[in-house]
Amino acid sequence: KQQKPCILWLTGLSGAGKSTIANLVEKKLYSMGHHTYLLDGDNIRHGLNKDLGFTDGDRVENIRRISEIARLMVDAGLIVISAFISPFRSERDMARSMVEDGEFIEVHVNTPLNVAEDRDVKGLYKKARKGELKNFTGIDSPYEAPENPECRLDTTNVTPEECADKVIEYMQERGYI
Ligand code: GGZ
Repeated sequence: KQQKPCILWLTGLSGAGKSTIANLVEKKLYSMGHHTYLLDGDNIRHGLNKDLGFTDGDRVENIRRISEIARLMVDAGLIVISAFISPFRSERDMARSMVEDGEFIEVHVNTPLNVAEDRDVKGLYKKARKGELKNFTGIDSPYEAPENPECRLDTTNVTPEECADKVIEYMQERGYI
């Protein structure tokens, strides 16, 4: 099946819905016959990057390694889906600069802090507010929202399924798939 290799780079707060949307996008691409790989905390932070924590420096290194891997996978012809907070604009721009023009699709999973915090699926915001979890994104560690993402998903009134469809539509309109 014809596809243009690229990186779908999802960025957003903890609890924004990145993993849920990334998994749905992957499922849809797979069912259309495309070749993908999903990079997320489960396969990266528990493996290659298990020596890294959540200081600014560790996050920078986390994203640097992920960008290198994503680039290799683009070279291998895959559609790579990456789902990390990636809070710093400079690291996202670095990831972008590592591939050709048009091969980097920045997707802002634009869930406001209050909505992510209200959901608090894993109870991490509560811990961060109590000071039991340090350097938590949005609480005592910054999140720099993308200024010009290729795609922005507003998850507050839109289901993850509809968000995933929007990403697929973007890829179809631009001829990636
Ligand atoms: C942010 C943290 C932290 C801190 C643990 N800050 O919602 P989750 O649980 O499943 O996803 C979050 C994940 C963030 O890892 P990333 O690799 O995406 O972050 S980054 O791109 O900034 O390097 C959260 C959990 O790890 N987690 N401590 N202090 N998220």
